[in-house]
Amino acid sequence: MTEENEMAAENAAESSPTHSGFVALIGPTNAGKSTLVNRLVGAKVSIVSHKVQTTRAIVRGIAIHNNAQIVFMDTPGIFKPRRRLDRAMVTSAWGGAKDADFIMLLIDSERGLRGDAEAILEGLKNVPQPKLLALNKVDRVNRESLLALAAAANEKIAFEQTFMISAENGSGCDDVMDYLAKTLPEGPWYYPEDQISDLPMRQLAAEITREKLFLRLHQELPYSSHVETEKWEERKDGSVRIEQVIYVERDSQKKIALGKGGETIKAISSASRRELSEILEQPVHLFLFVKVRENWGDDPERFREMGLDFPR
Ligand SMILES: Nc1nc2c(ncn2[C@@H]2O[C@H](COP(=O)(O)OP(=O)(O)OP(=O)(O)O)[C@@H](O)[C@H]2O)c(=O)[nH]1
Ligand SMILES: [Mg+2]
Repeated sequence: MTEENEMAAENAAESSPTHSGFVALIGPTNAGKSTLVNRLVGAKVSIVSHKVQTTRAIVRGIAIHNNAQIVFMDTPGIFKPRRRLDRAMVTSAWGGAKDADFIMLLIDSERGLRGDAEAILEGLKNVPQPKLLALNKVDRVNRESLLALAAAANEKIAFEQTFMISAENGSGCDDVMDYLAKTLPEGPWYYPEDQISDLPMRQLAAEITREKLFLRLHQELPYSSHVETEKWEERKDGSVRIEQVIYVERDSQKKIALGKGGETIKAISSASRRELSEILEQPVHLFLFVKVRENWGDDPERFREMGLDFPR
């Protein structure tokens, strides 16, 4: 920004009122909700993977656009729950919708209304807030099928606005921000100007490691594991020592997570460490420990750590 522009922006901020509010992003798992939040915030606040059920609890990503502070709530994908953790994730997603000024339903344009999208549209009928539709992954489909999808979804729910976007390459994302910035209620900002997320650093660090685990491990393993940061020690030389525990449910899973000669855990650790040093802008010494805890999926304490209510 040139100096002149900067002054103009400052003057505008002084003369026109600020807007702020919460936008809950909900949708089927894998629709691209977390990718979109990261894109709109302009930084990584929520982890992303090609696997389903990556996000486990609500993450708030905070963006500023024109005079508005827009708080995006990235929620776990909504699907038919089986385990206790699944139930807690889906409950948390719908709970996030309750607190929002706007609900934005994100749909993978390629998948369309197949699978869970249909049931979510049905569930949205009971939600009172204004609703927006975002058809994501437009880079994957042609215009005709997009228009047909927009029409089909709008037939079920009267959306205030339909956006066609690609969270991956950013196409259409400015329209979303322009719309929200002017439509959210007038009011003071909720968070300090430089805050981009509500996630404490220790938790984000655990999430980054969990992302690498989702990318590296397969079948049931990502779903049977959970990561917690146990120690965080700032060192005099400007580096940080981080110790994390990866909980798995069985000894056989621990073996796979470690890999032959510790190969797998080493790869996970170095990928996570690299990203953490980038985010923290300091050297990171990362130590990962794999522990078997058979019933972590039924342990209320683990749910609390994740920011989830424990369903009875
Ligand atoms: N081609 C394409 N892929 C995308 C786009 N947005 C997201 N993806 C990919 O879709 C996959 C799922 O993305 P996520 O952001 O993790 O999806 P999510 O909705 O948060 O998924 P859950 O947290 O599991 O509910 C990842 O592989 C992304 O790279 C897009 O606009 N175009
Ligand atoms: Mg997600």
